[in-house]
Amino acid sequence: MTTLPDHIPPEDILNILVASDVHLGYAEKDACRGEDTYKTFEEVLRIAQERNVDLILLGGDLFHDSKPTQQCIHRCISLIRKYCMGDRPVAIQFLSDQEKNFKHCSHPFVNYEDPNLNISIPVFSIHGNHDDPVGPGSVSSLDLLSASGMVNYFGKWTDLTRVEISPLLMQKGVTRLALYGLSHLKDERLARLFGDHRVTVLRPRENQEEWCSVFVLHQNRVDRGPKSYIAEEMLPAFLDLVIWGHEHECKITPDWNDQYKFYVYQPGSTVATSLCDGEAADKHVAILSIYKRHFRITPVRLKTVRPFVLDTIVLADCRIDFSTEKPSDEVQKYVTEHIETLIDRATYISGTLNLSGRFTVFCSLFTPS
Ligand SMILES: [Mn+2]
Repeated sequence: MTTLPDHIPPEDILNILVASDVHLGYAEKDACRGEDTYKTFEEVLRIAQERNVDLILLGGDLFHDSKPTQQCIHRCISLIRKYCMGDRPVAIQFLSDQEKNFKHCSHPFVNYEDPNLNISIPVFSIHGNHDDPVGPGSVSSLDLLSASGMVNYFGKWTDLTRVEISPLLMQKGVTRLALYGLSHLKDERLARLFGDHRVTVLRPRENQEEWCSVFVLHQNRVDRGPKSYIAEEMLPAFLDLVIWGHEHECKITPDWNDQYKFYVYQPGSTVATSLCDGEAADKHVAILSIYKRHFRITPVRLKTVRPFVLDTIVLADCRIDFSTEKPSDEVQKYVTEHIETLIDRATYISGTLNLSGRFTVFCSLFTPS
């Protein structure tokens, strides 16, 4: 696990709240779950405020749909405005060419330097596959957030024959951060571009070794078929940390890539959008604290997320007496009792989080053929 040296003055530590795959608007029409994504996004922003972070970094899929409802955009803007605007000064200096970093934006400047805006916590985001702009020249939800000054939208790339990523350069005290972002591209296409050496990752011209290099992307990390994922080894070896969006399973400990000598951190989503094992793990955001090229990742468990208990019953492995006159009754009884146990467990977890009985239980059943 990574650490920071002792006794560092706080003015030299750059603190970032890292979250990904917030999926605002997911199931928003559902009578039970409709509020879930908004509640949790508010929790994320509150944590950022309470922990006094310098910025918020989102790894894509802030929205669940590429065309979110008006209500969804409205609620998103209201929440960011509530938590990220105000008189608290921003302590990071922005050093790179903003017109280059944000060249796809109508106002290609970092929001907290805009004299017309009063930003207390700048939000930086790439887009994911869900909030991807649809078609060339179209306006995405992140473009709306960028034009309204709510989000610094970076890492958008539209040339599909080559990719060139230049970092956002920031400094706080003696700590210098080179933040690389690449918004979602089709995995096959991006893997091919890496394979053909058509991806260039630029480095600061001077004192390259002094910069902490963090790369955020939104791609398959898990092998989901030939060439439809990005291997860690495709990324440049000079990186210190990779933040991997898109994978919804939250892994609170970063993985060390021994070949490339960098860490990979997978924040996971803040809401379960599918009924699978990876989504049943507890959801977290992280506070990434950087000092020079040292960093520490502190996971913060999210308390508003509906507990999700998932299990599988394999009837062949259960001690059910199939020789009785009506074996289906035995099965019915077994399954009912099992599911009641799962519901009890979910109710208990929900109670410990004060979620008054909000939870999801999903159980799949395998029957002998
Ligand atoms: Mn996602």
